Amino acid sequence: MPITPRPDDLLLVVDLQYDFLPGGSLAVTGGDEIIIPINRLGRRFDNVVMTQDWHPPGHISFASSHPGTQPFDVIGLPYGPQVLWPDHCVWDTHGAQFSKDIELPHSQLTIRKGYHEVIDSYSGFEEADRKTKTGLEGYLRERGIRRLFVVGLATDFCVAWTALDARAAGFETYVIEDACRAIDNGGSLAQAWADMNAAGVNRIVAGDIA
Ligand code: VGL
Ligand code: ZN
Repeated sequence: MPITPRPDDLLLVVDLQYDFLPGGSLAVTGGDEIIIPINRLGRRFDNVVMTQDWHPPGHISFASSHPGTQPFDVIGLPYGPQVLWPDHCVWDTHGAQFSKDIELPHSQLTIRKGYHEVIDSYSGFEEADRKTKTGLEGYLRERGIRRLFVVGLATDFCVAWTALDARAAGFETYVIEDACRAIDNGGSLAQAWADMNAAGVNRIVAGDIA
């Protein structure tokens, strides 16, 4: 069913940063393929917000911070299980920068997340302790936004967690599947879609935006 963007819709662009693109330290396969489609989608939305994964050196989500572990191992932390990653998106490094091919000059806000050394944050709304807020929900409410369209990297981590929290906050939420790419480690992509379907997140493709 075609969806026509309205003034109270917002395109939320998740983590289009060099470390998640081919050549980056946590490269997502095909991540570069979604940049032009996202630029095109952006021209259809009055409102655009971006998230930026933004970690201090030695961040708790890095395998390098836990001797004897490897990237993609899972460890227990006070707030729950944590997948360990290669060092990525270290603040103020090239890998943390947005791709220069992004053309979203009307983007209104960048929400940085993951900047507390001992808490990860896949979601643009709430950190992994499920307590610490980023401020995004308050921003969207003050702006009168009602529907969120989520795109970017990675489908099964930051996109999914952001979409689930958007839904939990009461926004009508759409994930534009072909404007995302996944890490898909150990069944994480199928699990993410199961969770999003169960929560009432709408799964659409870019061609549905008419
Ligand atoms: C992400 C793993 C670690 C993401 C961020 O953007 O999906 N994944 N940090
Ligand atoms: Zn991260």
